[in-house]
Amino acid sequence: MTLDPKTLDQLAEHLHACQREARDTLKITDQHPDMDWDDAYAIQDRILAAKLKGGARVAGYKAGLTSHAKMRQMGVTDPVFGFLVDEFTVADGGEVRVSELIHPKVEPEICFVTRAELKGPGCHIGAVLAACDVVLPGIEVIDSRYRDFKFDVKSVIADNTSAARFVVGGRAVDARRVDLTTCGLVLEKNGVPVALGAGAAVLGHPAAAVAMLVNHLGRRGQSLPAGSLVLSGGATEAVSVQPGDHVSLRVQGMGSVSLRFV
Ligand code: 0L1
Ligand code: MG
Repeated sequence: MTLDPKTLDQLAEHLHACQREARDTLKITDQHPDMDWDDAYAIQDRILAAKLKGGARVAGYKAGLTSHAKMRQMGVTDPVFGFLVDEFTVADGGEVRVSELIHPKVEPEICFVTRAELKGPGCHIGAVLAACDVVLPGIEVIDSRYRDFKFDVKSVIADNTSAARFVVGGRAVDARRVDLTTCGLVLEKNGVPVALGAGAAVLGHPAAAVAMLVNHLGRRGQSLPAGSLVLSGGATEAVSVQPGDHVSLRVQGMGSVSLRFV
């Protein structure tokens, strides 16, 4: 850690306020170029603590930057991880008010629900599949609090990896009865396909993203509780949305899920 507790508190309060008030900011490493990965996650932890203090409940976890293309673009070899709380949830077919966000984008994701606790280090795809109850389609709405989505990875981690809203739905299937590498994903905006992918775009196998989350939690003395929802990361580039847009995601063998921006 390079930042003192007071600075960590101030940065967390600032980013949390930007999220709640839908206003953007410059990336925090501009003012704190020496901040390290532990500082970044400590700021994210403080945002979560503030939300829990305000009555929020944890709704799940997310992995981000999980496609090799996006990792190369950002110059990282590991994904980033964030939390989901109840205020981020959207019902399948439900509405997202763009006025509550800064510059939302959508990502097509395969989501996991666990039925047993997972602990790292040493977690791997096999352990994830053994502990997984179902997988289902989900759309993540990301909304970086940084102006024009201009950031570096430490700033993004502090900003809870741009988490803003998410919807899961479609058909929940047994994770061991579907080939999560070859299953196709079609993201449509207003009835037009705008991004196509397959599960393998996420770290070769989307369960690898869950294993890396579990190992990340393990390094921090935490585990992934049974019954957790995990968004494994966008299988394609994120797509910008505007008020009036209807977005749906179809995942092979898992049906579809949608939301509308108003
Ligand atoms: O969920 C994601 O992959 C987003 C990670 C943060 C980077 C971004 O906002 O694009
Ligand atoms: Mg995502």
